[in-house]
Amino acid sequence: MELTANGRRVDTAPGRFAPLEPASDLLGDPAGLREAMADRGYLFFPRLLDADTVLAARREILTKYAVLGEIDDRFPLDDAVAGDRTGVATANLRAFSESVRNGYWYRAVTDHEQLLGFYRDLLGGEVHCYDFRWPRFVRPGEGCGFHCDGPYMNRGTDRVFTSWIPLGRVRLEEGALMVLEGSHRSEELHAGYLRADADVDGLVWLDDDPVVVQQRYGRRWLSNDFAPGDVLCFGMHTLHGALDNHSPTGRCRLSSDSRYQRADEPVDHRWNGTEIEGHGDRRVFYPGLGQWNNEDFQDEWKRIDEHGRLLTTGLATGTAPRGRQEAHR
Ligand SMILES: O=C(O)CCC(=O)C(=O)O
Repeated sequence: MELTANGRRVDTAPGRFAPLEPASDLLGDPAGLREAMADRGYLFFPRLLDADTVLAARREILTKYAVLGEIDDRFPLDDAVAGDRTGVATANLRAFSESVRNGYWYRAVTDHEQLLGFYRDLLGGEVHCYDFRWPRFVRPGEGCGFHCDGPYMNRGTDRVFTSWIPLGRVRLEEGALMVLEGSHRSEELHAGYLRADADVDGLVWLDDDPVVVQQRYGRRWLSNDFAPGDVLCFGMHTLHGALDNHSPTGRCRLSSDSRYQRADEPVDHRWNGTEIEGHGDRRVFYPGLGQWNNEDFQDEWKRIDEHGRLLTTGLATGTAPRGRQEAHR
């Protein structure tokens, strides 16, 4: 099956696309982990977490999405078949989003001892998982634009790392994450984009086109099929994005991104503390739904009213343009 990102073809020829290099042999070797992270810009750990915990989180979250009609539970829940979404427009999405982020099993994944242990080794001290976590439900037809995390997380220490965790199987064509090899060393990114603050500077995705991005900022796109328990960690300078979800069975992609830093270093207050500011205003993290033909829905952060319900004030413009997200995360 042809792979696309933002609706554009990804070149999967050898030399352009390759699997991620596993780093499991470095676990328990702090110096080796640091060296490999500095060198590769990412570390991939197949089956780092126990699959039972990950699959329990998957069931927990999919059950909640089924309440909104996002999952059609006439099919087995684990198949995550997209539903008719009738509940989305009227539900309290603020409460929904909180219930997903604070779910017992979901927290057991993001705060898994294996993961925290790895970060303690990498960072050389006690670690803090950002108080905000980003569980991500990606419907068929959806994806995620190209970006680095730095500009969205750079108000505290610069030693922050992201873990992308598939919550269940994610095949390439089901919307796997991909990182751009060597991009963390791109001089062009360091000279401009990586100095920005996403909220102050109103950042948009870097570009829609995976071929253009590849030529400009790095070497091969790296990705592969993911299994429950796999974890992909990367630094704030590594350019990444997601493949579009082309599941032939209508399977929604469920994954998580969470961020980690040393507990004794300054935090980015947007994402930490009891009152999460996020990108400001009254908004909720609820990615996707661009196919509702409303420009508002291109943003991962949706405006809500005082009851937590979606506000739709943009114009319906037919097919919504891609890559128009105003504030990622
Ligand atoms: O899962 C995705 O679609 C995007 C995730 C991402 O950008 C991240 O983990 O930083």
